[in-house]
Amino acid sequence: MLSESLTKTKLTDPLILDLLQNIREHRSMLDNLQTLKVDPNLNNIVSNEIGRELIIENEFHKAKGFRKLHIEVAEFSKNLKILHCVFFPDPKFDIPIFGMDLVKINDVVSAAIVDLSPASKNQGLKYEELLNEVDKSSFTSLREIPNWGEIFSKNVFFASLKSKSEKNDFCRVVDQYLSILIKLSKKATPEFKEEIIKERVDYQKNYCVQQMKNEKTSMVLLKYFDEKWVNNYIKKVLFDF
Ligand code: BLA
Repeated sequence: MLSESLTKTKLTDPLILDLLQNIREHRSMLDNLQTLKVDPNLNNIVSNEIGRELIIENEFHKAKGFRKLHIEVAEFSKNLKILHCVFFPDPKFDIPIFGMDLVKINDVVSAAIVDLSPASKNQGLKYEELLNEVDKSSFTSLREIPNWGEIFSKNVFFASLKSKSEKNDFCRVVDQYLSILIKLSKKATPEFKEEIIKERVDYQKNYCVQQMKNEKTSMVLLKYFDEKWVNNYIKKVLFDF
């Protein structure tokens, strides 16, 4: 296994590249965008072992209002492709958590999920109505959120994508959710009351704890890495708090 810190994206799936480009465009609108310094071994993780080929590419940034902007693209054994993205707000700001996951097995998008998840009990900036207005009427295969997904908002979108037009529509939904996020983040001002900040910290912790209950994430990683590596990756890279 070798890691390369300066590799450009090797991944070529058109749907993932479209989404990636769109997410990066929205990210570039944020104020004071900076690269986060992380262990360079984590930026690009590559293995060429036959049958167990693996490419994981990570981008870590922060910006005004966000403690961590994480995008991961990955390809496992040339057939399982993943785009994972979580934008964790800075708990001083009243901004929801943007999360998305796309899981593509060969040419089938089995899971496409996007949400702006609540980051406190009394989110001051109301955004549910805005998410509700995003047109999601064209999808034919909506999926049920698993039990651990109580962290998501009422307007979490979760489906399998069956056609080119559903794939395009999912890109539009992600674009609209991100536009709402960026607008909210421009309005947000920092909070100084410790108890409010603490409550937001607890919400992010809970978000991470619940995400860690998704065994599908660890199941994939355990096929390629040992348990210690996987635990560290899930706790420190994907869902740290
Ligand atoms: C499901 N996630 C999955 C699945 C796999 C992964 C293989 C099963 C696909 C399916 O049910 O059709 C794997 N996802 C990964 C891996 C990574 C990843 C290996 O991100 C990263 C290395 N998951 C998230 C985030 C969300 C999320 C941020 O990481 C949502 C914001 C959701 N993934 C999510 C959900 C499911 C899923 C809800 C379906 C779980 C289920 O139905 O049981």
